[in-house]
Amino acid sequence: MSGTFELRGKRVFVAGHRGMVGSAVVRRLASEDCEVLTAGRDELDLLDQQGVRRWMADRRPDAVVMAAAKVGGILANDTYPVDFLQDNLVMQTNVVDSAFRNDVGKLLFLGSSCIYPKLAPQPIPEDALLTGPLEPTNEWYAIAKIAGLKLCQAYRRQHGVDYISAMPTNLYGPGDNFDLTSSHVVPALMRKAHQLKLQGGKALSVWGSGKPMREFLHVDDAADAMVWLLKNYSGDSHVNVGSGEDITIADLARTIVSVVGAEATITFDATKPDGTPRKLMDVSRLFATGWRPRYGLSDGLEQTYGWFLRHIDKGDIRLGAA
Ligand code: GFB
Repeated sequence: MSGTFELRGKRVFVAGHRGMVGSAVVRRLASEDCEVLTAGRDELDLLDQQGVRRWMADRRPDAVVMAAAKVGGILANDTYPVDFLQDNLVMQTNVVDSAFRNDVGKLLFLGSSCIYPKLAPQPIPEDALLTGPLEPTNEWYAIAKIAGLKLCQAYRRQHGVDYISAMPTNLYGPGDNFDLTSSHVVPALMRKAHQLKLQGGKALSVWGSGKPMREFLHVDDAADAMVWLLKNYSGDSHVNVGSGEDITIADLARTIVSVVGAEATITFDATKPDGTPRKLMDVSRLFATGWRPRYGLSDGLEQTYGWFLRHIDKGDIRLGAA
């Protein structure tokens, strides 16, 4: 780690502040002495290059956190390859380009652990990037995220600006998407277990074999790591952001059943994909700086379920079809 960025007195634009990650970054920045800039979709369409340039020229942020992205779980990634590739390429290019044109000195780009090869060594070090073929279910999203981190590197190299990238593992927490067709595994299983509890159902349907392993990080920890990197990191390489521990999907399902308090047994739906067998990230570069997550998985799931229960009847959770 080298280089520091003082947040005090700065104007920080969080792109994607309505999403799970962006909203967590806004919450985290509230304890820094900086001004947080956000823009709703009605005010700023990140797919509109001229609009982004105008907005950035008008609002003049000092720093940008690029947390806006078209995101989704394994099925959504597999079903909408154009959206995951094209929307992400366009949005991130517009934001990084406009930031540079408007003298933004510091930018943090947010990627994903799916940038790494499907069969990368475990835990996955940062330099495993581009050493092998990607996982086919999410290669579209991965290619966009690889392009984003490379764009930041390119700006560093060609223009000498301090644009950095963080690659978080699978995130979950308040503000997640609980729509069963497009969500990630944690909100999907939490919602299904909750419905079983209410309706007295007995079988929790888990997609795939239950054997894949995943590493999970609570979104408030991810946001904390991102602000930490914004303030303390200045380097060419992207930085992995994770908890350093993984779990099988079957064990995750059992933990969620217990957190929710549902009396359910687990069944496996072999018609759904497993995706990559394992993607535990090597977080030694981040941990060497002294940063650690605060939530263990059970605590984080309990906190998230508490949030879900408080919001389920208010209509402010993305639920989609049941
Ligand atoms: O979270 P998830 O959709 O994404 O799925 P990925 C993780 C694992 O959980 C897969 C299994 O093996 C799924 O088959 N799973 C079991 C379920 N039950 C369910 C369920 O009800 N819903 C869902 N969604 N999964 C995504 C990428 O991959 O990870 C994205 O597609 C992104 O691009 C994200 O990188 C972090 O971990 O497989």
